[in-house]
Amino acid sequence: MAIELYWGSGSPFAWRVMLTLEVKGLAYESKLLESSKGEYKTPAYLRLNPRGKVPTLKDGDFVLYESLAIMSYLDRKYPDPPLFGKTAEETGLIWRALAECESYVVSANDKVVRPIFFGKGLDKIEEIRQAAQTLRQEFNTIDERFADSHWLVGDKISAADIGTFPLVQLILRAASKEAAQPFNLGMLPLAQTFPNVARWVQRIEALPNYQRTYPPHWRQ
Ligand SMILES: N[C@@H](CCC(=O)N[C@@H](CS)C(=O)NCC(=O)O)C(=O)O
Repeated sequence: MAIELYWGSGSPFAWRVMLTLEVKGLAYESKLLESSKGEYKTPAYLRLNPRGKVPTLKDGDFVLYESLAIMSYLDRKYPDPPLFGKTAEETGLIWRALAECESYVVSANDKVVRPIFFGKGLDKIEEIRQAAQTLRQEFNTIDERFADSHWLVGDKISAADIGTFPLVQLILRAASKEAAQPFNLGMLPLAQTFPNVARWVQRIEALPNYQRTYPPHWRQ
């Protein structure tokens, strides 16, 4: 039975799972949901994911939500190529990068990106500036990790890269919007502010099938 992925365009969490599926070369049926049409909250979808969020993966009879859990499931079930490390040390460092992303980037991202994209809370200028400062610190940490490697952990792409990348793309997209101008986010031009991150973004964008994962509404 085919793998089914329920996702939303532009969701960084869904993007993580799509990239995982593509990097592993797994076929899947795309179930694109539109939040604006209430499709995250239909009774049928809530039976799969009671939180009414994307992504959700269905593999045969097994249903799983939470992007990191899905990535880890896919890696265990379809181990080629391994994305959670080949040694205990790599696995530890990959989970550290993912935990750092969840603990620091995701919450700061919410405070910066939501107001810029949706126009709500743009008056909370100080909160946005502080969150932007956190994001710059995190980008700096990531940038330094590329000092002697092309990838966040080890010498190949791993779950650390796949888990972090969609958040970075989302933040860069927000930074490029006109509504971001008053906040001086200090992210762009990326090649000047965080040159190693810029090269890593290009490396991921060059992956085969990357374009299939790119949020469709970002092309419009
Ligand atoms: N921790 C979850 C986060 C999922 C999440 O927040 N998804 C957002 C889209 S980016 C969503 O579906 N939001 C809809 C809502 O909260 O109603 C994961 O990693 O899968």
